[in-house]
Amino acid sequence: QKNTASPARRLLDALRGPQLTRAMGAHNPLSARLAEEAGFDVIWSSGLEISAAAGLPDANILSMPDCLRAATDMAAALSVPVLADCDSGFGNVNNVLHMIRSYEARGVAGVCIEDKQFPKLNSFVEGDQELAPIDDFAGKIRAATECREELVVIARLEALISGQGMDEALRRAEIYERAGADALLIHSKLSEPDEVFAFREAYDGDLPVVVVPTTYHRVTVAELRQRGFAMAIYANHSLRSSIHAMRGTLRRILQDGTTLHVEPDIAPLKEVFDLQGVHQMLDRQSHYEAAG
Ligand code: SPV
Ligand code: MG
Repeated sequence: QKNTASPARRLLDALRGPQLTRAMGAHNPLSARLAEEAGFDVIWSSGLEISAAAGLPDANILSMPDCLRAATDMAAALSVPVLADCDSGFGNVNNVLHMIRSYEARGVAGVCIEDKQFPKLNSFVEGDQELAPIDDFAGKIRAATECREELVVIARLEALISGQGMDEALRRAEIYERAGADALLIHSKLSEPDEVFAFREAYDGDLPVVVVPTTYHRVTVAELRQRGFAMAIYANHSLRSSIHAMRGTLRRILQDGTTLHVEPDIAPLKEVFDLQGVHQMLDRQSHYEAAG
């Protein structure tokens, strides 16, 4: 039976449900479709992926309409909910209000905003990871949740990334919860999940907690579920796998002077056509041309 609930409702239900929701990073409808086909529950419209695909750093070099376009192209092509990475909200509270209206009007299920300054810098890049003043960010969350209809709003805590420590993360979690956030995302750059586990244990509020297991990559879905997390975002794994796959193929073609040896390892054109919906297009065409 088809789930007819809105994308926002389905995302919220997934966050509040008993399973660990698994989100996969994507940056365009093709990568999102592959994640949907593999069985991921949610698509993470990743700022890192969108900027990397544009050949640019993840540092608010691209602007809100660029990120909006990427997220809404994916939402239009898919039935799984799209959760959009909205960095620190693309500016101040006025930018957040415009952002919320824009994403909500175009069928995105939810947005995630992080408590860093604008312009932000990717959390794994050495450099300025300074946090936004707590009241400024709480104001953005309040504005976002008061102006949305049902768009899910996730507050992302960067205290552990910026070196401000666990107490600061917990203090901010409580304040963002009071400001109306639907869920919290606790980010960490350690190679083990210890600090996100410690956060989950110490946080005694009611919101679902989301993690991004990029650096602590040994952690399993079973462990995260058992620890009480609501969602894991595999933020960039399809992009990273495509970079290696493409590099290997490209080198091999020049090295061998033929495509003979790469042919068995690359997708046949038929798979490309399937992902494009070529057959559905032709069926529609003959249906309407016959009817006309
Ligand atoms: C992204 O995918 O853009 C994220 C996750 O925000 S991270 O790269 O870990 O900051
Ligand atoms: Mg990001």
